[in-house]
Amino acid sequence: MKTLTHARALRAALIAAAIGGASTAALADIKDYKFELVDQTVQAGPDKTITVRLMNTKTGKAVPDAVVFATRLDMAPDAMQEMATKVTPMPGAEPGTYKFKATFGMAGRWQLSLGAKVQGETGTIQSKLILKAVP
Ligand SMILES: [Cu+2]
Repeated sequence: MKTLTHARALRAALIAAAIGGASTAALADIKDYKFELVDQTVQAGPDKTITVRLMNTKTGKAVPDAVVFATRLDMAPDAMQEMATKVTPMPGAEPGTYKFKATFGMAGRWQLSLGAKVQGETGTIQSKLILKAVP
């Protein structure tokens, strides 16, 4: 197994725990993973929850125990790149899904930039998802 020397201690610990519990099933290429939104829309306002699912497109199954991090949430889809909001990871998601909390200060389209590491895979999954905040 690879060791992520640059990863923070917490992430490394999470990955180590995940590797310890993972099956030895054949692993996919990093390009075979994609994120999808569980809900395409969210209510505008403070402390809203975004739930994403990480899918292995080869197996069609959700991928649990990935280390997922949101890098940015902004209104780039509505030409407001500078309008960014903080994204905070939240616990308690179903296996294979990942939750974040954010404040949507304005109705319209928001772009969520995500990264993820999957145990046993080299590289980082990067993805941008567009969700709509409704008034
Ligand atoms: Cu805006």
